Amino acid sequence: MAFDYETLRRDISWDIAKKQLGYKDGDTINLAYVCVDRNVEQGRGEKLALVHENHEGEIRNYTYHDLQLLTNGWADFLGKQGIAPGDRVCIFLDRLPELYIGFMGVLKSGAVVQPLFSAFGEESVFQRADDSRAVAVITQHKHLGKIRKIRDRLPDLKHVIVVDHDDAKKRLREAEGEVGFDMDAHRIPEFPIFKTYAESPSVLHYTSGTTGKPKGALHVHSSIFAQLLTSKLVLDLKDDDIYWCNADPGWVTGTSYGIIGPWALGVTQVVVDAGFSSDRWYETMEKHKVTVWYTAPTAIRMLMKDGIEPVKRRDLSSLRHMCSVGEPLNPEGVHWGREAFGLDYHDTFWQTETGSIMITNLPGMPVKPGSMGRPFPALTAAVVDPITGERITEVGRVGMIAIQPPWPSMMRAYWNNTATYLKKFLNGWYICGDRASVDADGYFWFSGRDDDVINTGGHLVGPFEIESALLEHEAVAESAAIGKPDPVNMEVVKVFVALKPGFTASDDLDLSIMNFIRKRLSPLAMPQEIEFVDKLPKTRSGKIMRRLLKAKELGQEIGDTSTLDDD
Ligand code: 6R9
Repeated sequence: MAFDYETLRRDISWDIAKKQLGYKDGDTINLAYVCVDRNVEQGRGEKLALVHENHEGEIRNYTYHDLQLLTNGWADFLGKQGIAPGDRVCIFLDRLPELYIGFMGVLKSGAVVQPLFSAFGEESVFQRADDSRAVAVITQHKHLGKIRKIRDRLPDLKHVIVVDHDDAKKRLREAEGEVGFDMDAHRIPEFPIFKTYAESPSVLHYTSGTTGKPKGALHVHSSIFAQLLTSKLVLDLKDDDIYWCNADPGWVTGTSYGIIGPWALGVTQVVVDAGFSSDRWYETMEKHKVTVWYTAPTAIRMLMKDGIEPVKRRDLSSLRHMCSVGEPLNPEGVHWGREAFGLDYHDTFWQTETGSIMITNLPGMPVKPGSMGRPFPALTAAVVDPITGERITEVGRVGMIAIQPPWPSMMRAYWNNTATYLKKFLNGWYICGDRASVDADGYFWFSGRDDDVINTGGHLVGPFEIESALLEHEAVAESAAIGKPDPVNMEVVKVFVALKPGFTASDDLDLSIMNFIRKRLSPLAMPQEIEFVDKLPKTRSGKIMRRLLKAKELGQEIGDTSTLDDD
């Protein structure tokens, strides 16, 4: 049957997910129950939930029944530590099974789970744990040192739970609340899952903006209606799929679609805790017979660099559906995907704040390379005028991407930051902060972000975070960070630095600044290029004009500079 978007618009609503879960308004709903115990109750107990491969290629398998016992073990342990429902529990782990299973364990206990990239340096962890007043962090020996460095600045942090503890390796500081927890040894058959409701807080994900510290987007347990339905209709997940999502759960893609969505549907997920290598990726897909793959444009461009030949050497005949998220997917990427795999990459657009896919190419929908597709049929999305919030109906005119609230996985707050949250709404729309146009067929075409946030390899980096951190570098008087276009990562961080008197530019100083950011914030935020300047362009009110620096960098018209200090 030909693809018919209008029929889907008519037929598809979030009620389908509620019905599938037997949910009625006012019922209790805990998303860990849906993702774990419900699968066991439905006869999937012996089915593989998680196929985990570590860096060395060793495989650990977990069935849904294992998940049930282990998440009970986690929830029981957390409760006994005195962690209460509503408390924030950070997970600061590499992609270990404990991350995925612990995530569900925290939710079963009623606490709020706050995932953090394990690549984060101590300052990035500090900012997020300080803002949320997290009471616990789940980590591993490898990252314990970073926690210890910031511990005395985090008075609310009472528990540091170490999942790979071994007395022979390092002694834990028990007096400071450090405690070992061996997940696999805590298998509990029965546990009273905490009774959460549709609006009970579940996941707290931090995301970067242009100004200020990262903001915590707070989600609730009923987000699962949206994650379940989009996993089914966009990722096209079916019961017998083997699904692989490349995203780390420090990023919302790695939780909404790297943990929650696929498990809500009882699907088998593959997780590989290893860095990028095109050959290893194809080997993974071949070995595990991956059928559905969710990836990102930067990864696609890295695969493209290595050519088609490594793809053709593998038997990837199981692969039947591919999706992409995080940055604009170039038409070349789509063309290459067709050539390499004989399939289309289906672009999906969404955000930490939206919690689930908003605009997308649905399976069966003709893909126009370079377009993000159309609104998910249970949603109303448009481009609107940035001032009035009126819907733009003119074909091809660029406006702000806007979604009509509410939807189940929409953030309910920025943690402790109502003013910023309210600024996200205009004329009854939620404003994403991205610009796009819509063509005559209703397809959305991304044109850019509406702020100075840097998108590097799909990861958002706030210029302010880099600039603030650099103020602590002994040589830096002030700095400005921008995204410089990059053929693989879309953007990389470039910083303009004005030095303090007595310091002079040198290669050593370059390196020292790069390393400073890599260690304090993360490798993602590390500048790839540093330019030393005498002073930075500023508005009369003292704001750094990053756009001017960016325009200069791109060799573009500089435009109106009337608000500059001394032009
Ligand atoms: C899921 C996620 C959100 C921002 C978003 C936009 C960019 C995401 C995109 C895309 C073009 C796509 N973005 N998907 N840009 N095409 N398909 O990425 O969440 O980390 O919060 O980033 O990423 O700028 O506003 P998050």
